[in-house]
Amino acid sequence: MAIPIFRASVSSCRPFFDASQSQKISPFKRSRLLSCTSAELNPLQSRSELSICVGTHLIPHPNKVDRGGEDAFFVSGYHGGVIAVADGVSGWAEQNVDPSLFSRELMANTSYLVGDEEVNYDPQILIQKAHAATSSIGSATIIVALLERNGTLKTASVGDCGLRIIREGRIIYSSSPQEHYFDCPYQISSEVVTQTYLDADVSSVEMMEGDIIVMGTDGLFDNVFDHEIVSTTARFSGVADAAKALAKLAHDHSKDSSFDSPYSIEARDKGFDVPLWKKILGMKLTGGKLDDVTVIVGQVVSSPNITVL
Ligand SMILES: [Mn+2]
Repeated sequence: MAIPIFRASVSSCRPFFDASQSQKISPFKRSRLLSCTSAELNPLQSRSELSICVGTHLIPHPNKVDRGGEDAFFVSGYHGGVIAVADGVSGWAEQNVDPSLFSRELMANTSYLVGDEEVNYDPQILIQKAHAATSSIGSATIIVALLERNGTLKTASVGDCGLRIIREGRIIYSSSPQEHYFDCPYQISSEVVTQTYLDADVSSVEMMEGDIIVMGTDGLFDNVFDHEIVSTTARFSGVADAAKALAKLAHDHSKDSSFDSPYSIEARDKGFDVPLWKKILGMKLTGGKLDDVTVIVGQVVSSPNITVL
């Protein structure tokens, strides 16, 4: 088999499990924070601890709506909250492998292992163990973020899923996408020749109450600029509404051939462009990238002022 480094591009998304069943969607407000329904995420927290309220939204690639696409994600109330997304690499379809199988099983295993003793709140080790437990053929990009109750957000990412942290209207942290070359991200795989957890980009960020986390697959970040992420999250009073708006914006941009997207800008930077004669006429390569779009928006909140046994 050829080295299975494929583009993760065209994927659409269906959550590993339904968002409405897996998380507490609670409003976030910039001016007045809520002692939100994260109580249900973290019923054992005390007042001084932090957790995240989470909203999610998926929009599948237009050509993959019927199959649900190839992205997967999960949200867990473990500790201060765990969020993760994976993007199944679509090139496997050329070998008659359903690209969604690997990403979904990977997310299922990540969810299952999140409380594993050996993982010990380390998202990089969580990726290692989830990868090892995944038996499907395929590959995927993946990002995992785990909030400790003391406010430390630990992240690990292989490939070009992404994460932004917004504090008081400014992005204070961005994950770094990893790729072999344009449109070919790092990925973990059923094959032994690709990347592993050891290649992950890892970070640790001290979070504050009110901070907003935006996580997504490349379908978001290839089609939406950071300033749009900031302005969009500021416009909505709930994390679910913000996630939906960001996903819709990404989807709309992905279908707009005249939009000068982050994807088209990077393409031109890497030497891809319209033919010379079109350049002479002042034309350039533009457009978004059709893809599955997965968006998770979380806001850091104080735990509720109740403690449930
Ligand atoms: Mn994608």
